[in-house]
Amino acid sequence: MVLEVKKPRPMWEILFSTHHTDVGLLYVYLSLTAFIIGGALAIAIRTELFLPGDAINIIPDSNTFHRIFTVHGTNMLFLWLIPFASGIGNYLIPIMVRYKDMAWPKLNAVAFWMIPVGMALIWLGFADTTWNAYPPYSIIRAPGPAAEMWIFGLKILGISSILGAINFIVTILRMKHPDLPLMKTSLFVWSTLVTSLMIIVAIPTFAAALIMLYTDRLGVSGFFNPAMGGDPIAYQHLFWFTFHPEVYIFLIPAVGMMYELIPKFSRKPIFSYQSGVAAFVLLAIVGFASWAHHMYATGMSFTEKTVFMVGTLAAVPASAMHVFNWIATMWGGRIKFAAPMSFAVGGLVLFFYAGAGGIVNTAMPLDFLTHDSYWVVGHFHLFVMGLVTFAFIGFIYYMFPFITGRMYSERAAMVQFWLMFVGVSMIFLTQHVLGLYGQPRRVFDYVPVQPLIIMNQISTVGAWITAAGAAIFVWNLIKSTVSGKPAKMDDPFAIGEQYYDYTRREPHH
Ligand code: HEM
Ligand SMILES: [Cu+2]
Repeated sequence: MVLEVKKPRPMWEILFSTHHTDVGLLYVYLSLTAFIIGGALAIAIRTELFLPGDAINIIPDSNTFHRIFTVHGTNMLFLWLIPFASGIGNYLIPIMVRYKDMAWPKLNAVAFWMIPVGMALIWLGFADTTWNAYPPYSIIRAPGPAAEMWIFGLKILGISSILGAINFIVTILRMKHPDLPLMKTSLFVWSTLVTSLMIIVAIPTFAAALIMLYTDRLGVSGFFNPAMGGDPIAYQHLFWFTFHPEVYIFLIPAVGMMYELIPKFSRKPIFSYQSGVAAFVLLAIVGFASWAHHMYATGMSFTEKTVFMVGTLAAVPASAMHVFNWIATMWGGRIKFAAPMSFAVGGLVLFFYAGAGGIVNTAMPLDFLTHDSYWVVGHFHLFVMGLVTFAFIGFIYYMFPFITGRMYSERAAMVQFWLMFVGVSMIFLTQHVLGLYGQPRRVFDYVPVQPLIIMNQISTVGAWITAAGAAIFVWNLIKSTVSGKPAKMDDPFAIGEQYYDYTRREPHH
């Protein structure tokens, strides 16, 4: 893209390109767009909840409210987190494994172009199923064609992920330069490899569940319909068999990015490369042994619950290994707190809180207090908005000079960092407390008593502060792309690091 910005190319050439850097950037642009419009829905939700009752009427009724948080959640997970990680993977993996492109460039472009189709179905349908689409509501009551559009949107996004994952695996394992052993590749390569393998194992189960949901809606089957002898809880097993591993699919690419940022900006090698690899592999395996921790309240036997509790706890050491590795890498380093590093460290702090809350959920007796309460909303957002989004934003700033040949405004980026760090902490730490005070998740209104009112207000003000940070972010990216100072390309952050040749460009196919 350095070349693109310096020598602009016609739009159609980029749109029809199969070159990995072009496709990678298309993913990044699309996912950033999704992040911004999904964020607008979040602001609507939080603004509505600033006061109980009808005092604020930004969302007219509870049906619309359900549609808004359904599309917000679906959009953020499947159109922001997943495509952004694929975009950076597309851009960097061929460079990191020293091959000219992805293994199958055309398939790669096809996988990308499925995403706008899925996106259109999800946004135009505006379903109210929640991102879990639990039956019986999703099969008996949820209005069509919105629910059908949601089902097919997710189907298409799932197929796109699988195609992308196959391409990554083949590129990394088969196209890697023969002089480059796998154990010498960047930990970001490992993170992409592990994520791709998890996608291939996890997604088909949900893909099957989606078809079953669809035929149940048509009334020709009753897999999950109690009136036809079906079992709605069976859906939850299929759903979480895919989506607990999927939370690691969201997480691991961000962890890979942290491994790129932290050593560079600490000006020290990674403390332990091997333990990073080991923790990735471990997380990928144990990630498949914990899905039913989302279902403690469904009447499973004590033995079953215990098995899943232990399975979940097994993942904690793997996450902790990453955190120790990052801290040990920073320890004694000459840390440069430029924006990429600030977002990495901020993400690390939020990750720590998130993990602590996760352990409470995992302890099955305590989960009866937190389950389906606002606590859960706070918990998973500390991961997805905390660690994952922070690592992504840090990584965007890190790649910015290599992609555009220009420097972003460091001061604006740091203002953004502090707004977002304070804002995100205010929103989601408070939501844990709201949950403990008994506010359920997914409600359009709440009982007008203290401390619910004040807690909701803190959470909402945090959301506005975060939005101000996001606005600065967008402004910084656009303004700096157009008129930022030219970057010193050999070492834009003055950290004396050996960079990959990000500007390398093989001839077009
Ligand atoms: C130390 C790691 C983690 C532990 C121990 C943990 C544990 C849990 C548990 C037990 C629940 C169920 C709460 C309930 O509904 O009652 C839960 C919910 C959730 N977790 Fe985590 N989690 C961890 C990491 C993550 C990560 C990395 C992500 C995402 C990147 C994540 C995303 C979610 C989501 C989305 C839910 C809500 C599911 C729902 O809709 O009910 N978790 N977590
Ligand atoms: Cu889970």
